[in-house]
Amino acid sequence: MAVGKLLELARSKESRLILALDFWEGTSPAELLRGLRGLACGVKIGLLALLKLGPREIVKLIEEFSRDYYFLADFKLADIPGIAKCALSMLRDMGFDGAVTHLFHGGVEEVLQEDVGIDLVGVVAMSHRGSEMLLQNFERLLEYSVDLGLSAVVIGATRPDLLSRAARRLENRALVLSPGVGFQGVEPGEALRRGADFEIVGRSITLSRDPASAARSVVEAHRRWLREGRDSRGAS
Ligand code: BMP
Repeated sequence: MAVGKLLELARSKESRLILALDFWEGTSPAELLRGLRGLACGVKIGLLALLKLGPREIVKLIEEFSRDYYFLADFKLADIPGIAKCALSMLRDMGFDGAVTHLFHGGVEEVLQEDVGIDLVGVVAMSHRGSEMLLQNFERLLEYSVDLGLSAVVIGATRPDLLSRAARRLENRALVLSPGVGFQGVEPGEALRRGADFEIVGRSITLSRDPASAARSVVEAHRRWLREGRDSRGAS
């Protein structure tokens, strides 16, 4: 499983930060990634970055930084298996280590029948208000991710109770990646405390005047949790 790469980077950097590269200002993505080398373990690239940069620039970025970061393609796939498989193999060929898929549309077992050569990360609960239809099916989606044997799942940091429930159910079988920290209001380290393994952070770092220092303060919260708070995970 390529998530081994993510865990190795997390161990060596003593960080649980995945950068969401959607926006940037006054700096190029390459400069941004150069400045965050010692801080972030992963980079999540979605539709906005693809539309702004195009696939070639993204491949260049992945080539330059593939040793420094776990690259996660976040296109939240939700298509029929034949199309999803093809998309995953193209993303793998671009150099991505993992890719995000929705689960609600089903058929993901068919996608996984052959080794797609890329980690599949399933969306179980989203962070935004208005995602009730997913929330109503939280248990089902979580169980589906377990049955599929996914490497990782996404659960919004704005859902602390669900993070704790998922951490108890998954028991380290899959990593929990949690967006919603910073710009969406959750304090750095809070999702880890509730059971996440990684925090996905975008705008509060990428749009900051000093991205490295914004990332450092997130990672400092992670280091405090890694050193002191880990035993109390999911307790509250
Ligand atoms: P920001 O820290 O700027 O709010 O970015 C969060 C990132 O996580 C965005 O890329 C968004 O697409 C993603 N995300 C999210 O915010 N909530 C979810 O439930 C799932 C996501 O992928």
